Amino acid sequence: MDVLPQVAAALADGQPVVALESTIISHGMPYPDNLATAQRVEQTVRDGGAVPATIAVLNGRLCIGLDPDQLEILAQAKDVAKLSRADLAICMARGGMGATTVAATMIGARLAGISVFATGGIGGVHRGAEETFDISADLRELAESPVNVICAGAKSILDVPKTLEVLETLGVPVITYGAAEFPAFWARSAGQASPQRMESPSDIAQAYLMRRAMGLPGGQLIANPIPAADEIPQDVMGPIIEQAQTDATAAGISAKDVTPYLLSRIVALTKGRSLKANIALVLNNARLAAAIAQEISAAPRL
Ligand code: PSU
Ligand code: MN
Repeated sequence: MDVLPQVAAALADGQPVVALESTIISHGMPYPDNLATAQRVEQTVRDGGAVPATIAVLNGRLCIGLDPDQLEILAQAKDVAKLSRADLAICMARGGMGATTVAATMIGARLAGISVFATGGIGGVHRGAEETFDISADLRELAESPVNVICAGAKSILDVPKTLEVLETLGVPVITYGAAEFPAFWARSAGQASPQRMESPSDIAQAYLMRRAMGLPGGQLIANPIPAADEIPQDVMGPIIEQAQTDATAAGISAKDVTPYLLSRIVALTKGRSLKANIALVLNNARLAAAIAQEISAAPRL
């Protein structure tokens, strides 16, 4: 594991650090928007008073924090492996290059001692999972690794009610920030009640620290609704998602390729509108993550 010097210094000093994933860079957005967004997200974390640590595998090393050159290499590289819990160690053992999903980024964060992680959307239970059994390893990781994951809810490429049921089964706290409904990524709500609601970063930090003090494994999923000015209503996205889903089935896409395929198809079908919203919500999540990280590092240990 290679920890970037400024990340190592912050961790040694108990200063707030926010982990960031890299699958969103390699498989979630096209170049050069992916690089520009990754840089802006890092800057947003810094502006929020925390140190950013983008996590990825380069030359077989699990990098906790990337320098500007490494970020550029990752954003431009073709054929970057998508690493979830099942693939991470294999890629490292082979000396390969890979981008980490939410699950693999949580593993990296846990190993480095980082307790807050900002992303866009998490993986979950896919629509039709009763046939395909397609359930993201992100969900189980939330039950294992003690990391707060800040996202904008779940895209309706997923079956959101089933995703929430599985999280409940796994004992993962799902907390929506400042709203009663669990957000639908591009839209602030889709009529799905959130299991928990909290109004402040401090409450979220306290709940996390209590869980740690009790010795309960696992983290918390924090859902942060997209800013109203940036949202795309559910009735606009609904038919587009249906179309992307139909295209995926027709093209015979399965397993790890499903999520990246749907994401890029949706960008194409919305002529880039979904990408703009995606960038806005990631920045919004980086801000909240920095605030939660500050609260955790300032809190007295329970
Ligand atoms: N959902 C999004 N954007 C993303 C992803 C999911 O809205 O970029 C990425 C994340 O890295 C997530 C991964 O961890 O896809 C989930 O992939 P899978 O469903 O194959 O576990
Ligand atoms: Mn899957």
